[in-house]
Amino acid sequence: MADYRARLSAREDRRRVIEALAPRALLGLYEGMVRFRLHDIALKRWVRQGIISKAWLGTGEEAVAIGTARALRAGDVVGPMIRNAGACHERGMPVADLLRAYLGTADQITRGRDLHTGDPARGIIPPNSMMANLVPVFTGIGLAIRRRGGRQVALTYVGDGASRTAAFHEGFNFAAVQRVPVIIVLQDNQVALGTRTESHSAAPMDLLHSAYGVPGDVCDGNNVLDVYAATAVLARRCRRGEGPFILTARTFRMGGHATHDDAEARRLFSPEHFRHWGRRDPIGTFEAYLMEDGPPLDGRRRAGAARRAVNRRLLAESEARVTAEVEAAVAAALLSRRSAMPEPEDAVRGVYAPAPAEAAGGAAKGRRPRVAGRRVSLSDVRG
Ligand SMILES: Cc1ncc(C[n+]2csc(CCOP(=O)(O)OP(=O)(O)O)c2C)c(N)n1
Ligand SMILES: [Mg+2]
Repeated sequence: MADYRARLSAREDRRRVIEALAPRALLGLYEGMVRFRLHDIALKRWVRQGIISKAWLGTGEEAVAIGTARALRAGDVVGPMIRNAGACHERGMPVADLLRAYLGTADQITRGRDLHTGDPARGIIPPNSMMANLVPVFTGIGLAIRRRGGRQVALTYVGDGASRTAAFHEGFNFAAVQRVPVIIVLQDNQVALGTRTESHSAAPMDLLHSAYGVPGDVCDGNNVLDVYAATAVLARRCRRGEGPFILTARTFRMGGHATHDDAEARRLFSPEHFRHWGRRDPIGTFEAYLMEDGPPLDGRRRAGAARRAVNRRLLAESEARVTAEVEAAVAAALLSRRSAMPEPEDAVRGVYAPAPAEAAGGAAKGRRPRVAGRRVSLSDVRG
């Protein structure tokens, strides 16, 4: 907690952002991280119950997705990695839709085709499984914003491993040359699949920006206030035309690459390493900070025991509210699994262009296009 507190006043520009946060915003950050953790627990439970085969979790890394997503404004664009589900719900996607993506139901935006999900209408660009492929996409989004004279910011994430790909290099190099309003959050969780960072990269993560001639910055990826403030400061600079930036957030993956290799991940790092990062749990530390040092969360003037009592009560109420919300989302998603699974023919519909039934308005009226009684042919795919 001493490290945590020291961070909050280490940088004057960030300190001002943090001090300006209203109680409602602080509770929002807390609820966002709890929502993300509970979303992941729901997925893990489904794996154990045999409902899904595996899940890619962000346990221990919640502060990165929540702090960054909440620092953006309406109209900004995010591009999460699969480990950043929290960025999706904090930018407006219902948790039930995130869960439906894993179940492959037809009443979700990917219509059961992919668990990588998002919602472009809400400014959430879905990832795909090729690491760092959103970097060139976001360079294009940034270029479009700049050419239209817009004031939005486009923010996407790469892992420490993904930051070493050709897609990252080509995409970000062009972003730097074009001076686009893009923030790349380098989520350094110290590992890529089963390879520790020191085995896949000789250069320090936080110096990557210098290879592209642009400014970079670092934040404590387990301290949601530091992540929030760092993002807010860079977003402001982006809106003034000073982007792009790389923001390195150091954190730690408290588990496997996905649920299937938890045991291997435990062998990859020492128990002491896990204990060290466990003590820095982003939710637990934020809760402790709010209890010990935070302002009265009801916005009234209170001190000492009265302040602690009200904060304890409001945090418990927040947790109960979000728990009920996620439980309802789990029930809604499981209901979709019983009632809204896609037809096999749907797999090839609208892949390249709207299929005839959709073009004729079928999809617009909410009807699922069908190719009844005959095999799907290439003409269905071409639309
Ligand atoms: C271009 C590409 N290469 C390899 C893979 C296989 N792969 C999937 S995730 C992963 C490691 C990702 O590590 P990192 O970027 O650090 O993200 P993290 O999973 O740690 O969040 C790899 C190698 C892939 N999906 N895409
Ligand atoms: Mg990684």
